[in-house]
Amino acid sequence: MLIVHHLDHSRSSRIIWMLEELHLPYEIVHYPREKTLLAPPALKRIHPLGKAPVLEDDGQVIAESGAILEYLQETYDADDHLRPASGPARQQCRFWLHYAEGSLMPPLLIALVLSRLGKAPVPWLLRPVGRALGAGVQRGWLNGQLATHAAFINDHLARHAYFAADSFSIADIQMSYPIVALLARTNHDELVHVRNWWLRMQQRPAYQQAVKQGGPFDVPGTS
Ligand SMILES: N[C@@H](CCC(=O)N[C@@H](CS)C(=O)NCC(=O)O)C(=O)O
Repeated sequence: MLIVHHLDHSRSSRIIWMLEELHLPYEIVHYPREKTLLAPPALKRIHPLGKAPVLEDDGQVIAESGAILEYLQETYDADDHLRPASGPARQQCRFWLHYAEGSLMPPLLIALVLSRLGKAPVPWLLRPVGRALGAGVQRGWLNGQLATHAAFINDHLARHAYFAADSFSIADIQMSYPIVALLARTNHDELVHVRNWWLRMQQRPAYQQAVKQGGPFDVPGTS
């Protein structure tokens, strides 16, 4: 039996979406976020890192969204419906699968941390200092980084219907969470192609079923 350990409002929604695309039976174990937005300690009993998602398949415990998506694709998608079988599109798929967590999520996570500096558990006298530091980092570094990523992704989607070129793949699923965060944290008026891609993704029956099962695809601190 496939079991998804799912932290509400988190990256693990992507795994539920993947399972729905594959029409596989599965169970969800739900974990609410703590007030700090961290995962509850119970997740550490499933995997030492205590992060979501974690997938269990017949006793095998697998962490890391990208590794889980690849595992599911290799194990349950024999006809390669969800990953280009070869050629440049296959390489594109691999690129976006890694880029999502390796390059795009880090600045988005920093944006989340900075947005919470005013709520940090430090003496209230220090909080304005924290906020001022955060605003400086945002202006001097973060905004530029996010703008570069946003333009790069928008340009790719202006030329391709999907992340791995012409067909839907695990790269689209993997990119969904950082895209939701990017749209929530940047002024996205100009990101027409990113917004159109996301609207199309949300029309997929498997995506809609995943939302019914696991809750909305949103990022903490923005809903
Ligand atoms: N790169 C990992 C990141 C895992 C991760 O940080 N998950 C977040 C959910 S969005 C989490 O569990 N956060 C709660 C915590 O850090 O306690 C992946 O893609 O699986």
